[in-house]
Amino acid sequence: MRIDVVSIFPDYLEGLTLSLIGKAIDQGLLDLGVHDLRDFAFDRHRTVDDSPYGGGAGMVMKAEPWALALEHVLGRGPAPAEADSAADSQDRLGEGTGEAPRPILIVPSPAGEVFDQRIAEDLAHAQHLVFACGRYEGIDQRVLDWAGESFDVRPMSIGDYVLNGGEVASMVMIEAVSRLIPGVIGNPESLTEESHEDGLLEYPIFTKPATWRGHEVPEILLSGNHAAIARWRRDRRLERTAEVRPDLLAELSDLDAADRAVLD
Ligand code: 6GU
Repeated sequence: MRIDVVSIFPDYLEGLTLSLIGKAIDQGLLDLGVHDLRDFAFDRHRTVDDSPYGGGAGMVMKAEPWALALEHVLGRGPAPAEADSAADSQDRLGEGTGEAPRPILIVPSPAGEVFDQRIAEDLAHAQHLVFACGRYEGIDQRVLDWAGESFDVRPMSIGDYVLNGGEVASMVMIEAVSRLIPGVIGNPESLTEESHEDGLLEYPIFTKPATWRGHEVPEILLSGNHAAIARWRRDRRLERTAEVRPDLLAELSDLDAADRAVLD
């Protein structure tokens, strides 16, 4: 998968080169390009923002630098102003010919559709994701309208709170998506027993010692009875979900009699 990120703070994204995502990049499972929006602002001050039409607080990101940056990411644009970021997209010239699916443009915004595990799984099948990280009050709406000619445009929120810009939200979404790419997580079974994978939160986990500061590991986990352990774990998942996320439980349609017995 190819992922491009456009931001006025490209250094933010460096955290993605650590840990498992960094390893996926090193292994060629993920090809990550980070681009500085200011490299596509060609006036003397490299201006990327201006005051909003109609008045109001704050500043709005200007359309043209975004258009140039997104064209560059598609392999269509002029080279960016700074030579040091010119190398990062040379390999994609010629992409977009034939029947390649449209790249997906994710625009992080508290006004977007709420990102969840279902969307992460959907995006993990994409060939090319582009994240447009806005700052200030956001990006001129016409950029999103114009980008619809070349991209599937998806304004996306990571939850009901406000961040200062799209960088951290993009990192959240990139981490959630890239760990679903085959090969990124060493043991794929660890993906299937997680919270949000099947609509239930995960069961509590324990490791040695069996007694720690007077707290015991539940005895059934030491029993070796795999069927009983599986039932116990499912019961804990059901209880935990009912307690902290009743909204998730209400959406489940496949609860059987044994499941309902725990919840009553
Ligand atoms: Cl995606 N961006 C910003 N700026 N704030 C947010 C958000 C995104 N999701 C929740 N709050």
